[in-house]
Order: sequence, then C-alpha cells, then structure tokens
Amino acid sequence: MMYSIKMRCSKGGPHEEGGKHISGAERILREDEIEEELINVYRRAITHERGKPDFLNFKIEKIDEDDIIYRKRLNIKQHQVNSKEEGLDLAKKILEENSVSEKSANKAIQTLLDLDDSIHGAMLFDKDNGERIDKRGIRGVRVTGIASADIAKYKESLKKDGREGLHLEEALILASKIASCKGIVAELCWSDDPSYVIGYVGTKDNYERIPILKDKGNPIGGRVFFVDRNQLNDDYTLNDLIDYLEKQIVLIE
Ligand code: PML
Ligand code: MG
Repeated sequence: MMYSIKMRCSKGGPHEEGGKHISGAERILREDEIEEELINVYRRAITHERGKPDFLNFKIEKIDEDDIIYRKRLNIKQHQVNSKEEGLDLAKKILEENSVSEKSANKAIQTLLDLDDSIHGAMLFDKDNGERIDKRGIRGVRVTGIASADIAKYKESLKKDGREGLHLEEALILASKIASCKGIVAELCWSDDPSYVIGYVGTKDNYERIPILKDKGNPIGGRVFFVDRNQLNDDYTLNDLIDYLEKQIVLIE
C-alpha cells in the first residue's frame, strides 16, 4: 500500500487567503515509512529560512499502485560560473541548444527577474514565441505526484555523483518528471529561498546545474516550462499536458 504525503506551509494565514509561502514537500511512501518522514517534513517546515509558518497543512492520501508510472532520473551536469550574469547567459545558451528560441529564453528570464512575488507553481511558455500559455497567474501550474522510487537508493546514487542536499534531491526528482512530459522541451528554475542561488536548466536528458542564477538574499524564485505546441493536438491538448504535471504519479528511479 502506498500513500502520498503532502505538506505546505505559509505565514500570515493559508496560501489561498494571501499567506506568504514558506515551504512545501511531497513524498510517496509505504505505510511503515510515514511516521518518521512526517516528523522530518514537519521539522523542515518550522525551521525554514523563509520564516516561521503560522499555517501548516498536511495531507495523507492512499494511492492506487496501478496509477503509478516509473521514469528515469536526469543526469546531473555541473557547470561553473562566476556571477549571476554569467549564469543567466549560460542558462540562455543551454535553452537555445534545446530548441527554445532566443526570444522565448530572454522573455522567460526577464519574467522571472521581474516577478514581485514567487510563483507558487510554474509558468508555461511557448518555446517559439515566448508567450505565456497557462492562464494561472501567480498560482502557476503545480507539479505534484512525484517521489523517488527508493529514497535510500536515490540518495546513495547522488552521493556517488558527489552530490548531496535537500534542494538538489527534490529539484532533480521534479525536473525528471517534467522532462518525461510530452510536449515540454526544457525547464528553467531558481529557488525562492533567499540564500540559495543555485538554479538549473532541465532538458530531456540532463539536469544542467548552474551555481549562480540570482542575487543572494533575493526571496523570489520560480519555474518556467517551455512547451512545443507542435506536439499538441486534439488527442493531446494543453489541458492533458497540465493534467500530467499536476496529477500523474511518477516515481523516479
Ligand atoms: C528550490 O528548492 O526552490 C529549487 C532549487 C533549484 C536548484 C537545486 C540544486 O540543484 O541545488
Ligand atoms: Mg523553496
């Protein structure tokens, strides 16, 4: 029996009543793993650098194992840069190598830089003309239904790559699900955690990790997914693509 565990927390009331987002987490676990992981997730919520939440929401739902699909994790490619400007140039170059137009890459970067507040989910951009194609405003498209198929094995495989840390662990799983989504060619992300300046470009195969994509102290982050609308049709619409991101349970191996 498997269960989905979701946590979200905010300050100044619930998110839907205008509270400021502090943190969120998701796990897909066997029954015997739930108790311990709930404590971990709770600790994380109340010690987050974005602030102490006054609203915490935990949801535990049983999931049908027939609804689970398995996908591979992306390969990590670590880059070196000396400044945010270099990081953003590199992100743009990688996006363009992955069929995103210069216009769309520039627009996505500028949109993320200009945000007044973090987007809760992701923005969907047309990879060719840079138009924002989801109609979700500040809420964006929230990717859920993700976890590693085997947490211990996953952490071990990251360690072998010389990589550790919660931000990376969670972002890599998310990026791997996004990469498995038909119609998405790439992703750009940086964190909303003020001290965390690392970001990445996700492609179909790689997690291109860029050490500086924003200024230290900046509490605004977000994600843009680049969509190839040529891959959409009557049998696979934008709503189907969004449903996959928001609902399909994908375990990353
Ligand atoms: C987040 O946690 O908000 C996103 C983190 C992106 C980069 C994670 C990494 O590769 O270290
Ligand atoms: Mg965060």
